[in-house]
Amino acid sequence: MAMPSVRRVAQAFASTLLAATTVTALAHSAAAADTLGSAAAGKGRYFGAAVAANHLGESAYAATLDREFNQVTPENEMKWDATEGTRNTFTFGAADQIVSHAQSQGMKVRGHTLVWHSQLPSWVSGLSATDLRSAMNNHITQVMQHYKGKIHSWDVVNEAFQDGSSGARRSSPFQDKLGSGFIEEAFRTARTADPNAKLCYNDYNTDGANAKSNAVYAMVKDFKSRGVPIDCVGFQSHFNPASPVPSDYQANLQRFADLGVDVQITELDIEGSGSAQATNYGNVVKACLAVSRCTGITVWGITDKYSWRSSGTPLLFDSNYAKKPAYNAALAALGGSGSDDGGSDGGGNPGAACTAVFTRTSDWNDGYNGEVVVKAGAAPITGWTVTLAFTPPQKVSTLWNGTPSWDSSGSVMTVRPASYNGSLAAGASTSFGFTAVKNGSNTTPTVGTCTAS
Ligand code: 9MR
Repeated sequence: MAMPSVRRVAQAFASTLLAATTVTALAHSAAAADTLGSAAAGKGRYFGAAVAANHLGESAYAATLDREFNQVTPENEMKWDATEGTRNTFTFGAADQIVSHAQSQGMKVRGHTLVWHSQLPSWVSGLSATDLRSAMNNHITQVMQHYKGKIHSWDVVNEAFQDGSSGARRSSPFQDKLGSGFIEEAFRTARTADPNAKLCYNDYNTDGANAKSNAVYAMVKDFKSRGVPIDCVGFQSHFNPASPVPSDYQANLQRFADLGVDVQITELDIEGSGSAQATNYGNVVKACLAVSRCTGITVWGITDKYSWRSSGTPLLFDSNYAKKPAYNAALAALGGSGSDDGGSDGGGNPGAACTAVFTRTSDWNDGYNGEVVVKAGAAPITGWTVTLAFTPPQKVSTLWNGTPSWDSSGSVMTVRPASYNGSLAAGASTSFGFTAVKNGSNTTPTVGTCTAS
């Protein structure tokens, strides 16, 4: 008799798991979340900050980061001058420091940025066209492979369009020597280097409809129609009185989303203070929440103390790490609450909140392993619930460090703690893992809200 294939064994195991568990609906709603990250997670989004490796040793900086945010973007450490200052000599120390910090906290990481005219070492601008093409592709490949599996979205090409009314591509060594096709080539190379990372085009002054954003829109539309791999568009959203939040901000995000890409707010900062600044922050957060493909918001720094526009005090925490009115407005827009609500949510543990972050930890032909890091918010918790929606006919064959149950379709898995990992101290993390059988679908499961009790 022929030996059953690994797939058959896995399928049989999955069916047993399905049969053995009961359908359980979520028993209660989430308690009011009291950090930006946990409140955003409650809305299926991340809330991140740009981080500088050299500040991680400052305890107030790290504590604010770890308490409030569930995503980081290295502010400068992944740029070309930091990672390949000398041709083919790659230096990842500072960026690695940020990535390991993020991983230890269960935070997602955005990669910023692979191909950009700025912070570009002079050896790159001196190359001939042929040499420049191979240096660009090598840079993308080496950097992405180093971080393979650790970056949820990459800014593959940054700021390739001119400001003003021309809608033209910006002059740069890449544009001038390789022509406009460099953007497409960069995205194709990036897809090969890390097929699981989302690939974004990122720019500023594209936050409302204007000549520049129209030109980016035309490019994305063209890429989608020709199958050039692009998954997301980043809207930097650097605002100040001369460049305010546009009135069509949400509509502009939506028109890009309608092209079939995710949209992300990637470098948000809004100069100002007090209630005016707070209102602007609240409006930007609400705009993202109103666009279902707006997957997350990253502010361009944690504290005004270290902002690239420090004198404009554009961030959510002041230079002493105190929460500003803008913080309260952003949190309120996310549906969070700055203090315990006294139990009005009906739960026995007011303030309980958690986040869940998924990583694919290994991958093979017909399967992959996934890990979900569950992190308590600012209050201790005694239980958590995470749902994952799989694309049929994917099946989970085994799960560890958690207790699974399934909905009637068999594709939505609800996971509760194992006997030993339900109670978490404030800010503490645990994780569960599973093996999934692809059955022909390689799609990553969608992780729903983490609910704490
Ligand atoms: O915040 C970054 C600052 O520390 C650097 O000196 C600067 C150098 O170009 O880059 C800043 O970040 C930029 C980002 O990488 C791309 N969009 C504009 C950001 C603000 O200048």
